[in-house]
Amino acid sequence: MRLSRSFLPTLKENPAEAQIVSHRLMLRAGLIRQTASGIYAWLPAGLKVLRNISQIVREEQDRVDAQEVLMPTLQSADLWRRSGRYDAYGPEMLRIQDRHKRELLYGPTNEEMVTDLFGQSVKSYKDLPQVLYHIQWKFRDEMRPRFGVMRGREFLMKDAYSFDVDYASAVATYRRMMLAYLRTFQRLGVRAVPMRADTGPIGGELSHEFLILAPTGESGVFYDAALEDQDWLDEPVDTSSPEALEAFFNRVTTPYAATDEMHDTAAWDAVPDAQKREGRGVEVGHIFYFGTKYTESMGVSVSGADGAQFFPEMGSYGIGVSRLAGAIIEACHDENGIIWPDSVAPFRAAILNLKSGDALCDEVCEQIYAKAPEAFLYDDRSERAGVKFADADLMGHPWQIVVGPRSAKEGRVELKRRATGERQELSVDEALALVLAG
Ligand code: 5CA
Repeated sequence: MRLSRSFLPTLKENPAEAQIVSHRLMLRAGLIRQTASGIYAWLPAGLKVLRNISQIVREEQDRVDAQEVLMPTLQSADLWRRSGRYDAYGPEMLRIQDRHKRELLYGPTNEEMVTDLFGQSVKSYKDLPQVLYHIQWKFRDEMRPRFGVMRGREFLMKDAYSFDVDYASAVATYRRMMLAYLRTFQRLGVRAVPMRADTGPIGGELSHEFLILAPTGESGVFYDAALEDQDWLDEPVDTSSPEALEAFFNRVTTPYAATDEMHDTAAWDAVPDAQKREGRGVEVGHIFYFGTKYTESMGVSVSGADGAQFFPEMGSYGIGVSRLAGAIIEACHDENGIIWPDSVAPFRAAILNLKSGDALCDEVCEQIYAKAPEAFLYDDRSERAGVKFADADLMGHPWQIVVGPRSAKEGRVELKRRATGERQELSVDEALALVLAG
C-alpha cells in the first residue's frame, strides 16, 4: 500500500479518551475509530491485523478437527427461552423487536443456536464427536465499556462448541482444545497462561481462562515460572490418544496458576520463591466443559449404541479475537509505538523513502515495492525523514527499509528491525530476502 494514497489516519497527540496504552496506540496508529460507545470501526491496517489473528485462530482450530461455520448475529428469543437463559442473562443482552413484534436478540454467545443446529441434523452416536466453530461479532451491553477494543460492546469472538458421547470423550476434546489454544497464542507472538476459572453465566464444572501478562490487565495473576518457557508448536502430542492428552493436560495444569478470584494462598506458599510470578493479566480465551446443561434443557438427544436416547456432553471455547489486537499491543510496545509480532503485523515492512522526488530513491523504492505490494507500506509522502521514522515506529512494522540518496547510489538500503532497533546496511536483494522470509 502507498501511504500517500491510503486511509491510515495517524494522530500525533494522545487522544484524551484513551486510558491505556493499547487504546492510545490503536487510535494513534490509525487502526480503529470509535463509532458509538464500545463500538469500533476497523480501518484498513486494523482490519489486516484482525484478519491475521483470525487466520491463525482458524488454522489451529482446523488442526484439531473443528469445523468452521458461520452463524448469524441475530437470534430468536424463543431459542433462549428453551434453555431458560433468556430472562437469566439480564441487561447485558441487547433485545430487539422486528416489525412483526417478534423478539430477537444480538447474540452475546451461541450455545443455544449451535445446540439447536446440531439437534436438527445429528440423530445418532455414530456421528459424534462434532466440533463446530465460527468467528463472528458478538454484542454484550457492558456496564462500563472501556479500554477500546479490550472491553467493547460489539466484539469479534471465535467460539467453538463440542458434542461428545460421554464424559471421557468430552474431556479429551477439552484437552485437545487447550493444546490448540496454547499453539494459537504462541503463533500470535504472546504467552498466554491457562488458569482454573469460574464458569460464570456459561455454566459448567471445568473451565480455564487464558491470560496474557500486561500491567493494565483486569485480573491479578499468580503462576509458577515453569509455565513460561514451553514450546507447544512442535510438541508431538498424539491428539487421538486420551492418555497422551491426559499427560499433556497434567503438565500444563500441575504447576500453580490462578487469577485473584481463584487464588489459593496455601498452594501458592508451596511454590519456591524463585519460581513465583505475580502480576496482572488480560483474559484472551476461556474454555468450558458443561456436560449436558444445554442438550438437556433444550431437549436435544441422540440414539446410543444400545438404541436408547441420551444427551450429548458439550463444551464451549472462546477466543477474544478483537480483544487480542489490543492485548498483543499491551504486551508488545515501547515508548515510540507498537512492536507487532511478525505473524500479526499489517505489513511486513515500511519502505521509507528519505527523498521522495529524487529519481534514484524513487526508483529503488518502486523496485522494492513491486516485489510484494501487499507486504509493504511504502511511505512515498513528501514528509521529513523524522516524520517518516516516527510514523513507522508508531505503526510498529517488524522491519523498516530505509532508502536514502547516498546508499541508493551503491544499490544499498538500511534495514531496521523494530523489535531490537538493530540496523544493518544491505543490498536490496539481501534486505528483501530477510524481510520476506517465513
Ligand atoms: N460461550 C463462551 C465460550 S465460546 C463465552 O462466551 N466465553 S466468554 O464469555 O469467556 O468470552 C470469550 C472471550 O471473549 C473472552 O475470553 C474474551 O477474550 C472475549 N470477550 C468477552 N467479553 C468481551 C468484551 N466485552 N470485549 C472484548 N472481548 C470480550
